[in-house]
This record gives sequence, C-alpha cells and structure tokens, in this order.
Amino acid sequence: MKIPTVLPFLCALLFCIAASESCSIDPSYKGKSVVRLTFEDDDQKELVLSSLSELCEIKYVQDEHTNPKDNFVELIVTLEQLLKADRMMPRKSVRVLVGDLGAAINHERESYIASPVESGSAGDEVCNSDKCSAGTVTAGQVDLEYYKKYHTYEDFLERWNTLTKTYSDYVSLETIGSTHEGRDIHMFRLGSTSAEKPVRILMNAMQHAREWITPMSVLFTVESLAAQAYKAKAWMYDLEILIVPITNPDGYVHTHTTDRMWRKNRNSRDSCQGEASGVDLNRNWGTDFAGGESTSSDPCSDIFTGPEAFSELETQALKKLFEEIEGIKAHIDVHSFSQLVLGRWSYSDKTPPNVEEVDAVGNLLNDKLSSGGKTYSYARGKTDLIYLASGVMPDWVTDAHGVLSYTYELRPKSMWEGGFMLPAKDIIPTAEEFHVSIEALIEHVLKKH
Ligand code: 0X9
Ligand code: ZN
Repeated sequence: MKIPTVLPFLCALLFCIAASESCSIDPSYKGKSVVRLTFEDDDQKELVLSSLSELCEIKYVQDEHTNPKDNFVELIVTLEQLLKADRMMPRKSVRVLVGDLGAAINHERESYIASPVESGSAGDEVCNSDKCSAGTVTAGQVDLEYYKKYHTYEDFLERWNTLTKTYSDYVSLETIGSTHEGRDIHMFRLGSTSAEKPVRILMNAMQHAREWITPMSVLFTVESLAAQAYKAKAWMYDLEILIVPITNPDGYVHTHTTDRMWRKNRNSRDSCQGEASGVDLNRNWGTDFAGGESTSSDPCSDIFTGPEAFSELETQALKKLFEEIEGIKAHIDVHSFSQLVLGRWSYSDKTPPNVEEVDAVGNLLNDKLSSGGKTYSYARGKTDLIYLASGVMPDWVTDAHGVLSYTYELRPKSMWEGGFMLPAKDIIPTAEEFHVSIEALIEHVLKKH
C-alpha cells in the first residue's frame, strides 16, 4: 500500500532534480505566464523563490520595477511554478498578469507589426496606392498611419532615410558608431546649421531592446519637429536637437527574431548557457559603475554590468558625443515602462546639484507627459516608485558633463496593461505626450540660454 503514496512523491522529487538541472525558459515563452507575487516579508520571499527555482530558472520580467513599499516581484513562470506559488502563498498574493506570454507575443507579431508592404517604399514616387500609404512622408505633415503599428529595424532604416530626403534642409542622419554585430548606430541632427553656437538637446532611446515604444516615440518627435521647421523655419535657428532613435540595434533585431523579452546588447564576450550573454547598457556607464544598486556581475543576469565602465561599443559611441559636441544643455534617456520621469541621482539619495531646477523641470516634463490623460510621476533617488540603480546613463551625463538629464519611462503603467508590449493603439497617444514634453524642454532650454 505504500507504493502509490510514495510514487508521486518520488516522481515529483525526480522531476524537481531534473528540472533544476536543465530547465530554462525558452524564448518562445509558449505556455508561460507572467505573474506578480506579493510577499509578506523577506523570509517568505526567499522561501518561495528558492522553491520555484528548484523547478525551473527564475526569470524576472521586471524585478527592477519592484515597488520598494510593496514587496513584490514579477516573474515569467512555467505552469508548475505557478501552481507551486499558488500552493505556497495566499491566493490574493499571486496575480497572473499575462496568462500565456507566448500567445501574447504571437498576437503582437501578427497584429501589431507593420508588414513590409505596409511600411515599405516610403516616399517612393511609384508608391501611390493605399498599400504604401503607411510609408509616405509628406513635407509639413506627420504621417499618423506609420504610427499605428510597430516596425522592424529594416523598416526604420528606410523611414529614417526618407525623412532626411524630405527634410534635407534641417534633418540629417549620421552614424555615430557601430555595434558588436556590425550594425550602425544612427543619430538624427535636427535644426539650423546657420547658428554659430546652437543650444543643443540630446535624446536617446532603446538602450533596452524590448522597449519598443521608445524609438516610435522619438521618431514621432523627429517628424513633428521637422514638419514644424518646414512650416516656420525661424524657431530652429538657435537650436539643434540630436536624437539617437535606437541605441541598441543588435538587441532590437534580437527581440524580433528570437526573444521578445531581450533587454541587453548582444555582446558575446561572455556567455550564458552557451549563448551571447549581452551587457545591460544602462549599467555600463562610468558613475558608480558596478556600485551594487540593481547591478550584477553574472553574465546571465539582465542587469549584467559588463567587465568595466564603457566596455560596450554602444555606450562608447554615446560617450563620444558628449565629449565632442559642445553646448548640450539637456538630455533625456528614453525607456519604458511605468510612466515615470526620473531625476538625478539614480544611484543614491544624495541631493543633486541645482536641485531646484532638477525638480522644477522634472515636474514640468512630468505634467506635460501627463497631458494625454495618463498619470506620470516624477521622482529622484529612492522612493516608493523606484529602486536605486548604479552605472546608469543620466547619472554619468550629469556627473561628467554637468548636463540636466532625466530618465523617461513611457507607457504603460504596469505589466498588467502590456508592459513592454504596449498595444499598438497606444503608440500615437504615447508619442504625442512625449512630443509635448519635449516641446516644453525646448522652451525651457531656449529661455535659459
Ligand atoms: O533600470 C533601468 O535601467 C531603468 N528602468 S528600465 O525598466 N527601463 O530598465 C531605470 C534607470 C533609472 N533608474 C533609477 N533612477 N533608479
Ligand atoms: Zn529601460
């Protein structure tokens, strides 16, 4: 009689040993769920997480966004892990945010990414049918069709080039570096070439590959400013806007081809389970590098710092910009998600220089971002809204160059509303509120300098 009772236990044990040795979550995420676990205390957290890791690797989707007040983590889990968490914790503490992540990714691919027909042939004279309308650029207008879906890297390249042709007097596209896999890193330069010492603002999007809304939003601003300049040239005379739409092109391509949840670059210097480990570019900057706030020296971690500050070609390319281009008065590092504006410092609670201006502009930008009807929040240092982080870009920008610098976290507010997979219908409103905030930043900078 003992056999039937012991057998399931033995099987479970064997499964557990086998799983802990070999189970890693495959990048198709088929049948995997995204779950939020809210813990009563750190002891419970440790117990539950170590039990789940016996079944399969623990894959955090957004540990970094853990609200320091509410002790929770968001994980991608197998069904077995989900059931185990459910057994170990009160029901209300286990919240399934995405039932089938693999299915959600497939849905996004099928419905939210423009096909080459929709986005191709931008500006081509032959392209005068409805099929091509998403790729058309008409001088003086922002083409909203293009912003109804997400785009592949190749589509972006085509679009960027068309924009520079349409607005050749005030928009150019430069190569500021190249990546580990040999892709160019591009930068738009918008504004007048006539001013001797223009005031400059620099923005870069997508240090993190999975944050797809970010290049869409900054591109919308490029198009909006270019259209505005076409209609009323005067406003750009003393101003130059520099925009790096995709800081991490290798990572972005990887999110389309292989792993939608990929965050880092694709450096293969170190490996993780036989694959390129990549480096978290927003932990690779020189201020408080590897300082221990949300960093890891484990190549498999999403917050892997790399071997030393500026070890990566992408961070080197942007660093060089700050060293070579004079007159940069403000900088925005564009991320998603959480609807936040984050001022300095990221790595510590210390008061930043010019704290009044940092807070006043941070609040202003935050109000403008909230103009589209969604609530954004402004914070700096460690608050209920955000953890500290070492080696991040805006800290270095302020620290090394004294430039006013913010992190944006665009829509949505939570994983519940899509997380990195913001529904395509929200691209335009997000891009519009982003643009409104950039106009306010331009006004501030022009008034001051
Ligand atoms: O962790 C990051 O690099 C940024 N968040 S994200 O989810 N897009 O990865 C935030 C960086 C700034 N962090 C703080 N001010 N704490
Ligand atoms: Zn990010």
